[in-house]
Amino acid sequence: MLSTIPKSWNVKLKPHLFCPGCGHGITFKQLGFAIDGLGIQKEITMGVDIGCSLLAWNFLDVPTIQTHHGRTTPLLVGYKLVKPKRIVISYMGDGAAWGIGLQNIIHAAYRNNPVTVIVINNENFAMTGGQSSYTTLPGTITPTSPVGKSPELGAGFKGPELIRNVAHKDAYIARTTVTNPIHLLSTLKKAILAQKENNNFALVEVLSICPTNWKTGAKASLDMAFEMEKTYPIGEVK
Ligand SMILES: Cc1ncc(C[n+]2csc(CCOP(=O)(O)OP(=O)(O)O)c2C)c(N)n1
Ligand code: SF4
Repeated sequence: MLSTIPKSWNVKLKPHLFCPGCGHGITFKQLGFAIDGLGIQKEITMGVDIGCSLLAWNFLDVPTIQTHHGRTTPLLVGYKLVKPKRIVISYMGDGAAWGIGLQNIIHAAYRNNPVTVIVINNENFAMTGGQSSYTTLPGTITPTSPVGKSPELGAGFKGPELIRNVAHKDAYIARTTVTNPIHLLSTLKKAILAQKENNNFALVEVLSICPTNWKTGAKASLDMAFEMEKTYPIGEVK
């Protein structure tokens, strides 16, 4: 029988802290299955950032470090230098990755540091109340865009495409979505293997849902996530 709970989850110590229906929880389920499937739980060190990713602290039964504003990536770059056998995963939101912490991913990708970065793009600053972020699409109503985000502020920030332009040629860069758990799982596995087998930098942006701040039910959340794919296409970014 297929297990519905990844073995690498720390459920006894830390039950699910995300809101019901949150894309972070969906991603962590597939990340757990990826770690189980590759048999690497004992090799993983996890880094979580500020934002709702912080709620994943101690979520997996692996050593976990927390820093702020995208600095999880350079922290793990340094950690990996002194512990090269560890597989390091840097996990954060789009605010941390594509806003305040952008410089951190750029340089790790440029140097091809062997780190796997996972960015949850839920189109808002979720932990602080759903304010508009760089990935928020034009017209979206948020507490900081009460009449809809102005198109003059941009048509949606494409972090993976930006990173592709500066990254080392061997870096693995892709986008996936919580609406397709099979694609999500296989993309996460590829990003982990890029580091484990070939010592390459890897980045996965996950299109995610935030029902609490979006104020959406199940169907409307999924509809919005499908809509995101028109601006942020899933697949490998070449
Ligand atoms: C300079 C600065 N501005 C604002 C904040 C407040 N802050 C903490 S978490 C957060 C939102 C993070 O959003 P994101 O990285 O997208 O993660 P999410 O919560 O959406 O998963 C903000 C704005 C801060 N800590 N520092
Ligand atoms: S606020 Fe949004 S991103 Fe944060 S845990 Fe709740 S649903 Fe998830």
